[in-house]
Amino acid sequence: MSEPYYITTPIYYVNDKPHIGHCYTTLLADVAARFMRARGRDVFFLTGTDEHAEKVVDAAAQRGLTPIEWADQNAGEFERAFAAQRFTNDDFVRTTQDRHKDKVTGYITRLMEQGDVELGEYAGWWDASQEEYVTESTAREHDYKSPVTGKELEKRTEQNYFFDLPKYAERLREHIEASPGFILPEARKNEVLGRIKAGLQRVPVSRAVKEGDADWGILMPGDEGHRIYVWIDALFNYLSTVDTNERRRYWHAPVHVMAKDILWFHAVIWPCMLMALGEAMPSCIYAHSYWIREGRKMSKSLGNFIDLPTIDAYVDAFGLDAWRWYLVNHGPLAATDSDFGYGRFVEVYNADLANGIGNASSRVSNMIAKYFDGACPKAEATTHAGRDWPALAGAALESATEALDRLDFEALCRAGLSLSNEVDGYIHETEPFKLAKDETKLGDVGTILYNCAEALRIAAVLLSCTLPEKMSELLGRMGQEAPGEDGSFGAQLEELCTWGRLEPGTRITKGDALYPRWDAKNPEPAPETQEAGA
Ligand code: ME8
Repeated sequence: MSEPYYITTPIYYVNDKPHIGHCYTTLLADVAARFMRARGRDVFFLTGTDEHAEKVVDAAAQRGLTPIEWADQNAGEFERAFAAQRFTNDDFVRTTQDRHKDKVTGYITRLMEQGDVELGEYAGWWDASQEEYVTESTAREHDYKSPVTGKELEKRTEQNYFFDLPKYAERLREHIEASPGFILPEARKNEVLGRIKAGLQRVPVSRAVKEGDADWGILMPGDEGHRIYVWIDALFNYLSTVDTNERRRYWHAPVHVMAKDILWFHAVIWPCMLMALGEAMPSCIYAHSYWIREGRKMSKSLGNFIDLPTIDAYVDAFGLDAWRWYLVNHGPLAATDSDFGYGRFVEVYNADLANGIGNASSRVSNMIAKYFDGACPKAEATTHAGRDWPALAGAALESATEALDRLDFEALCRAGLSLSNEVDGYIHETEPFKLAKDETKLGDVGTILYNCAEALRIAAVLLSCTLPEKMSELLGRMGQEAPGEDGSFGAQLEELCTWGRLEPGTRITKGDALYPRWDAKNPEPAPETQEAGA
C-alpha cells in the first residue's frame, strides 16, 4: 500500500451559503489531492461543515426554521457547489453527525480523565460574530469591537471547562521551531511564535447551557449544564472522521489548509490537544490570506461577495478550468490579500490558457495533421535547437513535485506551463512551417513536432490537477489515458512524465480551441438575477 496523504480544509459554518473564500481553500486542497493521487499516494481529502455555532441557531430562527433544517439546507449548498467545481473530497463531514459527536465525547472524556480539562471560571470579551473570546488587549485595540467583523464585543463571565493549554506551550514552541514547514507561509510562523512567547491562557472548551437553549451542540460528558464549545467540537473533525479501523492509517501527518483568520486555533490549540491525546502532529498548517474585492474586504453588509451565482456565471462563460486556474494562480496564497477583478481574470486567461497551452496545442496538432496526416512523427533527436527535451521534462516534474511539497500552488502551475511555453519558443525559433516547404527537411519537421507533442503531453499530465477538463481532452486527442475523476492515472506520475512514452504513429486529432480567446471588451459575466442576501 502506498504512503497515505491526508489533506483537510476548514469545516465551514452553515449559517450562510458558500462563497469564493470557501471555494478557494477547498480548491487548493483539491489540486493537492489530485496531484498526490497522480503521484500514486493513498490520498484522503476531507472537507465539511461546522454546524453547532450559536449563529446557526440565530440564522435559523430568523427564517422560522429549526437549526438542523437550516444546517441541512446550507450543508447541501456546500456539497452541491463543491461537486459542481469537481472537488474530489473523499468525505464530507458534518459535525451534527453521530459518527463525529460520539468520537468528540470520547476525546473530551479522555482529556477530563487525564486532568487536562477541568471546570473553572472565565471572564472575557466574547466576539459573537466569530464565536470566540478575544484578549483584553485585542479588545482595547479594536475599541471593543470584533477585529474581524467590527460588531460590538460582549463582556461575558462564565463557568466553563478549560483545557490546560499553558501545560503544552513549551513543547509546542519547541516543535514549531524544530519543524520547518509546520506553519506556512513563514511569516505566519513568526506571528504564532511571537504570541506563544507572550504567554498562553487556558482555553474554554465548553459553554453553559442557557435558559431556552436550543438543543444544539454536544453536551459535556457527565455534565448536562454545559455544551462543548463549537471550536473544540469543530477541530476534532479532522481526527474523528478518520478515527475508524479502515481510515486510521491517514492520521499520521495531516496537512491542514485554511485562511489566516483561524490560524491560532489550528497552529496552537489543535496541536496542543493532539499532544494531550498522544496523537500524531499535523505535518503542515497552511494559512493563506483573503480574497478581497476592489480593495475592500468582502462582507455581507457591503454586498460584494463573489457568491455562487457569480462563480457559476464565470464558469459558464470561461469554463471550469479557467475559474480554477485564476484562483490557484492569482489567489491570496502568500501573506498578502488578493483582489478579485474581471480585467485581471481576462488577462490571465488569455495569456496562460488561450494564447498559452491552448494555442500551442492547436498549432502542433494542426501541423501534424497537415504534414503527417495526423500521425505522430518520429524524432531523430531529443536534444535539438539547444533544448534537451528529456531534461526539460524531468526538471518540470521535479519542480512541480517540490512545489506541491511546500504547497506552492503557483509554482506547481508554472512548472507545467513552462513546458508549453518552451514549445512556443521552439516553434518560433525553428519554424517547422517554413521547413515543411522543403521535402528534404521533413525529417527535421518530424523531430520538432514530435518533441512539441511529447512536451505538451507531459505538460498536460502536470497541469491536469488544476485544469481537469481540458487537459483530459488534450490527452484524449493524443491517444493518451486521461486522469480518472479523482485525478489519478493508471500509471504513476514519474512514469507518465518519462520522455518518449508518446509512440510515433499515434493518431493526434485536431479539435476546437481548448480555450477560445476572450475579448476583454465583453461584459463581465454576471448572474441573470442576483439572489437576495446571497
Ligand atoms: O471559520 N478569502 O468557518 P468559516 C479566502 N467553522 N478564504 C476565505 C475567505 C476570504 N475572503 N472567507 C472565508 C470557520 N474563507 C470555522 C472553521 S475548522 C475546524 C472550523 C475560507 O465558514 C478560509 O478557508 O468562517 C477561512 O479560513 C474559512 O473560509 C472560514 O470559514
